[in-house]
Amino acid sequence: MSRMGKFDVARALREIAELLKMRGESQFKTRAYENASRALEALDEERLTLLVDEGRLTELPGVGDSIAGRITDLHRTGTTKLLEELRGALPPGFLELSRVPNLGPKKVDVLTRELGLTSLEALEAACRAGRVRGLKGFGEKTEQKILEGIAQLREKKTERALLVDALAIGEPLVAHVRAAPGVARAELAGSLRRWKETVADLDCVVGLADGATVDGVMDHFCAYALVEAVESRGDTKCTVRLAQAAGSMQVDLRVVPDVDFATALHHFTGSKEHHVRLRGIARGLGLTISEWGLYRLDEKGAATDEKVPIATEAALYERLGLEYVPPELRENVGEIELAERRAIPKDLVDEGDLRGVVHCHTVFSDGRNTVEEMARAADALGMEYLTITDHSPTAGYAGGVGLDRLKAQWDEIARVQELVKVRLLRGTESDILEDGALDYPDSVLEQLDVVIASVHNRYGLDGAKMTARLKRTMELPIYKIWGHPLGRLINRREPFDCRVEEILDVLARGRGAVEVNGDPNRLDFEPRWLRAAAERGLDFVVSADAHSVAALGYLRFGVHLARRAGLRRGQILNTRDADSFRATVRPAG
Ligand code: DGT
Ligand code: CA
Ligand code: CA
Ligand code: ZN
Repeated sequence: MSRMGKFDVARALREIAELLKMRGESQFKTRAYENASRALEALDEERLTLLVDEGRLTELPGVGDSIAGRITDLHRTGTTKLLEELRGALPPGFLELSRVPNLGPKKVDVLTRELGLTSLEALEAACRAGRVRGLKGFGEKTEQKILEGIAQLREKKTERALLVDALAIGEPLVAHVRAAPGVARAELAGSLRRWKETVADLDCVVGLADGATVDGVMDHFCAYALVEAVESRGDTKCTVRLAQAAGSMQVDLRVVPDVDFATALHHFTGSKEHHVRLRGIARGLGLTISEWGLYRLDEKGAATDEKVPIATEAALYERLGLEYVPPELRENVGEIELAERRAIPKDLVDEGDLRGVVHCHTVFSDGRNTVEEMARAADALGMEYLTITDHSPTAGYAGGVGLDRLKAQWDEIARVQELVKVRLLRGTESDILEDGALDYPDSVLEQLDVVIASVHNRYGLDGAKMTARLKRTMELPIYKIWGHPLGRLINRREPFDCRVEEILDVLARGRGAVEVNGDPNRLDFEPRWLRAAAERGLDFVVSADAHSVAALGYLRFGVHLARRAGLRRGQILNTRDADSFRATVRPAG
């Protein structure tokens, strides 16, 4: 009897979830199928067979009797009654067409029944041929909308992963690789090691111990539970695609003798642009640099097989007459010149440098945790201070805190302060109103320890109006931190339009600092604008923009974003102690 593999079972469970959703079943029920699907993908194949045969599937988290029954059917027979029923209740192609954004079930029903469309390709062709506009309830506009929806759907599939997701997938994967026989060292390289905000694929470099075999490492790698398909496998390189639970990410694995680890890790860390510069420098020194290592050139400039031993990345830079360049700076945006002058900052801000968490939301606005929970969590992280900065009244959608509740929050902060070591600073994330004003009267702002000023609405203002709006804010006499400056949401919303330098000029003449927002959906400003702010002598805070206890960990992303911009410890206000931080950022001055 042929058994259905775990990835196919998982796919079927996801389809059930989607079909149930369409039938209007509760989220509770559809989630259960989605969770079970993920649990299966992370399971060893043999374990699935074992659990099915011994009737022990309910040992899996989130799998109850009824889902266990479906999994058993699917695994043994390739289908299950529920799936057949759900599929049978809908015309063929219904599910696929429903995935098009803004195409509701009523329209999908007409498209499948009247035109017999069963795939995205067929729908696209029908729209292009103008066969859709004649249907009842459709028009030329709808046709256009559908085509746009199809394009969006395709774009979504090729979208780069957020760094935070790539890390969550990559870290356990590299831990698995390290446990393989014969692995001396293994590290993630590529854009992830450079802390880029998005990552197309993961790159993993392995140093092979003496006497070990590449095959042993690759077998172990390919046996990782979340590896759904091995795309290619050669003598030193292996590429796999991970399961949907791991974002369907692709992973490139490179295995090199451990003596070549440093040069291989360096090569696969990139960036390409940084490497182009290094290759030029190497050539001038009679050397050539590639993924295989550093080699001498002969008099005619041709590569020889005379390898220069390189034990560390620092040694590689040294051999090229350069100072070590940390991965975050390897983008060819001026770091080579600094390294030539030995002027790479020695005091780049680092994860251990932050003493306070800035920008936190609580249940007073749209946070998930209470003041006390946030405070205790910050305590546990060993932080010296925590700024409570909930939304201001105008942010109605986010439960902005009106004046009455602001007083209540101050009382609550005072109560919690008695219970924790971390110093609690009271603040606000004030909306920047359309005219550039802040959202509380000055008399209230002056009673706060810290004011973050952020745009949360009217993102679509034209550049001139947005510039004027923000210049008015930055001119205000109170000290303010410009929060998530350009309002971007990675993959979802572009930075808004304004003349950044002009606004920074105003802020630099006035009172305030710039936020380095560590929320992995934002990572705002981008490095080039952080550099522009630094050139103007502005100070920064690295913030978590935390809406939950777990999100306090976003500080880490903020730190590496700051490093990408070359910011030093002394430029980051929340590396200072609580008194000094507070004295600097106090709105009233
Ligand atoms: P990604 O994957 O688009 O987020 O960005 P990366 O930088 O991880 O790019 P990827 O995965 O194509 O390659 C990883 C590193 O390997 C890259 O940063 C530099 C090196 N590399 C790959 N292909 C080339 C190439 O054609 N020339 C050079 N010089 N280096 C390459
Ligand atoms: Ca990559
Ligand atoms: Ca790659
Ligand atoms: Zn905000």
